[in-house]
Amino acid sequence: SAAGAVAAVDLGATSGRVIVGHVDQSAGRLDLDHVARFPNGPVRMASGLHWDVAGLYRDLTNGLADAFRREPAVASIGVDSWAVDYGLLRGGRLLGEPFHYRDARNEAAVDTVHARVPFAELYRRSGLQFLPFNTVYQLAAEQAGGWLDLADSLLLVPDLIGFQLTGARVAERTNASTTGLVEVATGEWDDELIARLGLPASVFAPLVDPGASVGPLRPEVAADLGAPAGIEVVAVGSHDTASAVVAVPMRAESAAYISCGTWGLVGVELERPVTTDAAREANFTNEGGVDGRVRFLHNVMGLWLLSESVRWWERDGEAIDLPELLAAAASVTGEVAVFDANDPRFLPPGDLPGRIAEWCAEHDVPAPRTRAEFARSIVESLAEAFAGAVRTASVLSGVDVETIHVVGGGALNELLCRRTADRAGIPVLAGPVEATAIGNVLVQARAQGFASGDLESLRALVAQAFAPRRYEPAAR
Ligand code: LFR
Repeated sequence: SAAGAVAAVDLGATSGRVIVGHVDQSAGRLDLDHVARFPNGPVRMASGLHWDVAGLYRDLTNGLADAFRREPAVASIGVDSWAVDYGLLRGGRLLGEPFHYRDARNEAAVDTVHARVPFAELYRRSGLQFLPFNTVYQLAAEQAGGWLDLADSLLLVPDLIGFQLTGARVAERTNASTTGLVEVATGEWDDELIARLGLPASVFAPLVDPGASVGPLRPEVAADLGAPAGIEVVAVGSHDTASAVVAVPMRAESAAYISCGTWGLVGVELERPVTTDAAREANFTNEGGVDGRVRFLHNVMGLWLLSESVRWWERDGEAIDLPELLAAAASVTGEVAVFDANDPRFLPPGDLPGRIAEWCAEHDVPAPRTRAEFARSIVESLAEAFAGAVRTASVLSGVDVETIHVVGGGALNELLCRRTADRAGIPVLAGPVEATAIGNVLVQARAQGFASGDLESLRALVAQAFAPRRYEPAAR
């Protein structure tokens, strides 16, 4: 296959980036050029917690313009982001700022939805774990406010960006699988469920698979970006976790993965979904993967616990150095509290150290006192939740886990990787850090003919270009 370059836009909950990937599979080459990085986060407005989509669009298009200046041969653009959130549109115009999934409005909506369709049935149909912010619940809140009556279109965040770039409306399948409205058995919109929930079927866009063309850039956009005419947006695994899993350099039959950023997504890759009662009770999800694979995983709270604690401590203007804090955490001796990292009280933004202390008081565990102890307690609690989720994934799926791959920002956190290996009693292979962008790049590269083969061939290229770092579990 020929060599070439593509541009990946990867939007995370705390930062976004534009990366140009150069791919030459026959030469074993996969390089990333980090073109732009910009902050992201919730904006609290009178109506609740929102995303600043216009600001993100400005930052990512500035990044893309830089990408075309630096690498005029960029052949296509792919966009991925966090899941579940969407914009409502009418006549191509956004009906307000999209809500952030950490907004509190969904609590009442959950009961409304379950009164119409019990959770056990939702799970059988969609295979999706219960998370109070799944799109299906958010839409019940929109419905109650009359917003769905106004909308003629709903686009998940990456599809919304794709629409701004191309004018084409699609629903990329891996991300659509996180709405709760796609049948796990067929990968199609669940029209019967949509009707039973009283949702307007016409707002949902046609589903497309990763690798499909979304469409060429609108001419004004191409001009703004300095891009050659006809450059296309290509659908990738537009759910960031789907792209990350593409780039886990694993042998799926004997590995678990932890895609660790804001969230820690812990699971295995399967050919077929598992929607048993046991899987439902363990709250494991069957999200759509690239090439029809199943991402059988559980959401663990992730580095949010640390980043939001740091943000809380910094609220008076003091700057905290994260590597320093983690070094101090690593030198804490003696027991620290191991709390339930999955407790829903940790979901909303705010005083996380206070809520950790409150959890400890309720469970008769001595709370951490210093910041270093808090950081250590968070790392230990995450490592424990990760190890537990790996065990559960293995039991529920039958995958005999010999290695745990940690990808994403968490792969840089040595203490977390080491303690996860220790607590699981299984070696951890850490990296690549930019797995999501790499998965985005590889799916585009394959669509452009710069790479070929199944996910195993693409993962072989990742393993060659980004050798993982190994953590052996401590002897017990
Ligand atoms: C990770 C992620 C998770 C999803 C959460 C909310 O960035 O996409 O997979 O459950 O964000 O969308």
